[in-house]
Parts: sequence; structure tokens; C-alpha cells
Amino acid sequence: IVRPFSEIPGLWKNGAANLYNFWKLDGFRNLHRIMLQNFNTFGPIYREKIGYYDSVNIINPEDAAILFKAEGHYPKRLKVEAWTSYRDYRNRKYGVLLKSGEDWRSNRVILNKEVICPKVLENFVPLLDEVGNDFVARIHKKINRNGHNKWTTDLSQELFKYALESVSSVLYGERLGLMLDYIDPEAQHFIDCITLMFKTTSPMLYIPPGLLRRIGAKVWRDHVEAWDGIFSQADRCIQNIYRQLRQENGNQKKYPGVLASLLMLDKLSIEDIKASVTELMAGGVDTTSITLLWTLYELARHPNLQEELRAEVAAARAESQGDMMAMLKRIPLVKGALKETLRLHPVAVSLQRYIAEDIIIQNYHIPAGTLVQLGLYAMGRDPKVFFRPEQYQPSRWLRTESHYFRSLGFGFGPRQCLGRRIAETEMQIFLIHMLENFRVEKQRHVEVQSTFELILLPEKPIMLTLKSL
Ligand code: HEM
Ligand code: 2DC
Repeated sequence: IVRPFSEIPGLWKNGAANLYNFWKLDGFRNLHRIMLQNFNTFGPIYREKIGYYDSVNIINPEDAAILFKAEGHYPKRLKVEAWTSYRDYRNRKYGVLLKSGEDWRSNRVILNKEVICPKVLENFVPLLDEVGNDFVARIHKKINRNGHNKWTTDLSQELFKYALESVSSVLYGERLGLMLDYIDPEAQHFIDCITLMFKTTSPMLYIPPGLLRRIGAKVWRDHVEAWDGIFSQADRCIQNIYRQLRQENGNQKKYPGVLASLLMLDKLSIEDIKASVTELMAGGVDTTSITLLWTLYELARHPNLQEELRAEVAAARAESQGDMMAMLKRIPLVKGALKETLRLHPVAVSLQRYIAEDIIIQNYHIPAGTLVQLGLYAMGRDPKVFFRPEQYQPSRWLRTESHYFRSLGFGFGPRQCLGRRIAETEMQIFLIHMLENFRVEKQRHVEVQSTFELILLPEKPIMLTLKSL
């Protein structure tokens, strides 16, 4: 017998009281740990209401499969109201991230061809490889300046620059020059704005931005300032390419980048293109850089594994005679390492959908329209889902351990991460270059936890030592 929706365990009767408790637990920064704890208390399904947002939470891969089968033709995530409010406030168009319904689908289909289709990868790879080479040269220089053949540092600022340089070179077919000694202060400002934008978003998941705006709250003002900075820098880059394209009327042979390709294709309005390219540029910085930072941290903690990966990369280099496209097909363990990083340190704590039809999960009836969340962080650490989940083991992704609905770091289906191919390729190329050039070490006994600032971030700086090989 299927049990009714109202019997799902959890605290959902008093949103305001729950919000108060959530705030007392510093829930804004502990969301991932609170979710984990809720699964421990209530089991594999629970219902929750914090502030204005009411959801059913699940943790099992088999239940995730049911959820995604019910996502419908226009999959809808939890609406991040801070982001839509900003655009409404400034009268800017939504890009693919925030669009819904047919408007989302028609834009997404065209963007897919230019951004995520396997065919465009060969255009991206040479661009990303060049940035990878420049990054390594930059680190060598830092090591030489520092002396003793090593450099101990918090790499996050360097990684932000690497990520922004990478995504920009793909989007604009042009370099920003962030691997140079003196960088454009505007680019640095852009990076700072993205961090501020994410940080100010999380409280507004629970307190309506409309209200915060009316009372002139600081989070709202900071949020607006952050997006303003993001849009003005993206606008400058976009205008620049647009102007060039009109001057040279597009008879060049080399790949011109995603933006120019979209403009020449002429299937989306310029306003739609601008909106989505801005989102791609903003989405392409903290996500990949933090994932790379966590990966280096794990490799520093597992020196033997690091050597194994280095050997794989060396063999791949030899077999493919330096052809990067060929090399990327020969590094399964490196790819496993990235999956393993996203399992233990996912960028997104959860995946969510407003389901399009009624479903039954854990024998409870869930009506169409309900917001259902898959606790990605909790799933990655669940011993019922992953054998010895606390161990960082890239090889688990090569073995016959089931992968069914377990590798979901980029989401799933037609609404999955649009930047996925860029992100994966950029991160693989980064690791190839790093493993070929440096050994990564860390001080013993330092454990770093995650903190939630809309995306999951290291709670404190991760100090790593890089040594030239
Ligand atoms: C959406 C993760 C990098 C742009 C998403 C989603 C996840 C995600 C989980 C939601 C998917 C869903 O609901 O099924 C990640 C991770 C990254 C990463 C783990 C890197 C490690 C990037 C990059 C870009 C990007 C580099 C831009 C170049 C986007 C966009 C969406 C999205 C535009 C919204 C797509 C839509 O609504 O149609 N990402 N992302 N992401 N991501 Fe990423
Ligand atoms: C945050 O409870 C926790 O990829 C909330 O590149 C539910 C939620 C909804 C949407 C998720 C968000 C979480 C985490 C960050 C994500 C976002 C969708 C896209 C975004 C996963 C899980 C991200 C980082 C994009 C951001 C692009 C933007 C800056 C233009």
C-alpha cells in the first residue's frame, strides 16, 4: 500500500520556526551537513520547509532515477530568486540558466550545438591546452622566484585566473592575458564579483529578495553590486568581439569562439546571446577552479595515487605523440579522479526538479509540481551507495562497482550543466599539465571541510607545496 504525501517524515509544518532553527545552527553555511544529518534522522526520504521553500529530499540513486524520469520536457530546478530578482530589477534578459518552458528549450538546443556537442571539443582543446601551458610556465616562474625549487601557497587565486582565462578563450576565441604578471584590474574585479555574488545568494534562498530589497538590506545591495560588476565586464568582452566581427565580416578560417559562432549562426537574438554568454562566463570561474583545488588537495594527501596518475599521463603522452585530443582518450584514471572529487566535494549540494507527474518514492506518493531534491553531497558520502565512501579512490570509477545514477556532479538530462564539456576538458588538461610538471604536497594532519556559499567551498585556505619535477 502506497502511503500518502502527508506521512513523509520531516519538519515541514512550520516554515518560520524551522528557518529560525536553521539560522541558529548557522544553516546558511552548513546546509550540506544539515541535509546529511536529516537523512540520518529521518531515513532516505524526508520533507522539509525552511522559510518559503518546501521540498522532498531523497538520497538513493534508484530514487534519483525515478525523479529524473518525471522531470518532463521542460525540466525546472529550484528557482534562485535572488538571480531572477536582479535581472527583473535591472531589466536584463534571462539566459539559459534562468529561462523556463519553450523559451528555455529553444535557446538551449542552439547553445548545445555550440557549447556541449562533442564536435566542438576539437575547437576547444587547442585553446585550453595553450592556457594550460601558460599556467605551468607561470607556476615555474613563481617557483624560481621563491627559490629552493618549491612554492607553498593557497592556489585559489591562481586557479580563478586559470579558469577565467580558459572559459574566456573558449567563449571569445581570445586571451584575456591573466597568466601574465600584470593583469587587468577589471578582470580581477570580475573574479571578486562572482565570489560575492555566490556568497550573497545563499541567505536569499530563505529570505525573499523582494523583502530584503524593500528594507534596503546590505545583502541585496551587495548582490546587486556583484551582478553589476559581472555584467559590465561581460558586456565589455561581448562588445569587443561584436565590433571585431563587423569589421572583418567573418571570413577568417580559425575557430572564432562560442560568442562569434552564435552571432554568425544568427538563430538567437543578440540579447539572448548576451544573456547566456554572460552566464557561461560567470558560471565558468569558481566551479572548475574549486574542483581543481580539491583535486590537488586529494592528490597531495595520496602521494602514491599521484604517482599512478603521473604514470598514466606519461604513457598517454607517449602513445599519442603530444596530440591532446588523442591524449584525452587515454587518461581514464585522471577522469576517475575528477569524478571522485565531485563525489566528495560536489559544487552543488543538491540537484532539484519540480516534477512534472506524480511519482512514488520509498513507497510514498508525491504529487506533480512538488520540488524534489537529490542530496548530492549526502549521496556521495553514503556507505550504502559507495563502498568505503570516506576513501578517495578514482579507480572505483573504472571497476564494476555500479555507476547507475551515481555520477551526477553535473546534473542530469537535457537540463544538465551546459558548461560540462568545457569544464571537463579544461580540468583534464589542467591535471595533465600539472602532473607532468610538479609534485604536489601538503602539510600533514590538516583536514579541510566544506562550507556552503551557494556552491560548496573549502572552509579555510588549502595550503599546498608545488615542487618542480
Ligand atoms: C548548471 C555543476 C561548471 C554553466 C549546472 C548544474 C550543475 C552544475 C549541478 C545544474 C544541472 C541540473 O540541474 O541538472 C557544475 C560543475 C562544474 C560546472 C560541477 C565544474 C566542476 C560550469 C561551467 C559553466 C557552467 C564551466 C560555463 C562555462 C552552467 C549553466 C547551467 C549549469 C549555464 C544552467 C544550464 C541550464 O539551466 O540549462 N552546473 N557546473 N557550469 N552550469 Fe555548471
Ligand atoms: C544551491 O538549495 C543550493 O552550476 C540550493 O554554473 C539549490 C540550488 C539550486 C541551483 C544550483 C545551486 C543550488 C548551486 C549552484 C548551481 C545552481 C544551478 C547552477 C549553479 C549548481 C544547488 C552553477 C554553479 C552555475 C552558476 C552560473 C551562474 C553564476 C551564472
